[in-house]
Amino acid sequence: MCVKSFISVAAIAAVTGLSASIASAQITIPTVPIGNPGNAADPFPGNLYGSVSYTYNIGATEVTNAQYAAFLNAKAASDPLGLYNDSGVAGGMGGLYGGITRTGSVGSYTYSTVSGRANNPVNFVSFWDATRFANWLHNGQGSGDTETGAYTLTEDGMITNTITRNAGWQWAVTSENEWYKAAFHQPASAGGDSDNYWRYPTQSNTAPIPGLPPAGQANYNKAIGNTTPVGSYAANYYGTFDMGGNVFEWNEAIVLAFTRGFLGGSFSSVGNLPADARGIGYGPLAENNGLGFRVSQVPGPGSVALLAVGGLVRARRRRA
Ligand SMILES: [Ca+2]
Ligand SMILES: [Ca+2]
Ligand SMILES: [Ca+2]
Repeated sequence: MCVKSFISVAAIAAVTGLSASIASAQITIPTVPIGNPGNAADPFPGNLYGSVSYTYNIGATEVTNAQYAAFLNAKAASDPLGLYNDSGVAGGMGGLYGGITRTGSVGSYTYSTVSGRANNPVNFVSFWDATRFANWLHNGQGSGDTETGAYTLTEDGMITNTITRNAGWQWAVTSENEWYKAAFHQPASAGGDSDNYWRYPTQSNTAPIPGLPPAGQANYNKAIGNTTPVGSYAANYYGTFDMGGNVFEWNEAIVLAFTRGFLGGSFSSVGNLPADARGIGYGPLAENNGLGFRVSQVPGPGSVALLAVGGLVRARRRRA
């Protein structure tokens, strides 16, 4: 499949294009379509996730340092929103676990990817950083707004942790069910588990072998100790990579009143890969070396009608 070559093109552009052209260049987020709309949730005891009524696209990989650096060059010359992190463990994005450095001074900051880490997942990003990235994609990148679009980021809404995805979204941080379905769902009729859901996001009910490929099957369990380039391991049923490990991925779920969900395990965590490893989430301001995100996208015009139906179904359920 062509996902890797797309990423390479983006990475090369980011590495060689330098800041001036990064700011104006459009980045590409490779996505895969997630069909089977209206699938039932995972029946595994205690798991109620994975049902999505509409067709959507999801990022084939975690958002990468190259993609996020392009966002920073477009929107963080002064960075009043704290989109860049240089204070996290080992120096944040510019340190051992990151992959983006910043030069210049306030008003003229420029950002570059670290050699060899352009294609690693971005980390040290809060949930709000992720929603701002999604808004920027939604608004066409470039000088596109970060505070409106898929999410209306009001100060009050962020403080109370009540912000949800707007109708009419084009790009968004994955919802919990979008993420869960892409990670674990595979119809039994298409070779999946008998109940249509695997326990691990590697098309298996057995934990993957941690470590580097080819012997290793996922980057988790501290076997490697750092992020790996996205797509280093095999894709799962829908064609997504690294839903097991590399970095945990934020999702929109308001798990507790003061947290947002994240799923999938990370290089810096022991376990947490299985479908039933939901946890209580992180406060939306959390930023650490093992936490990144992935985006969802509304599919092309052919699916709009279907999506509208899905939206109505969701609206009705919410009112019920
Ligand atoms: Ca931040
Ligand atoms: Ca199962
Ligand atoms: Ca991951």
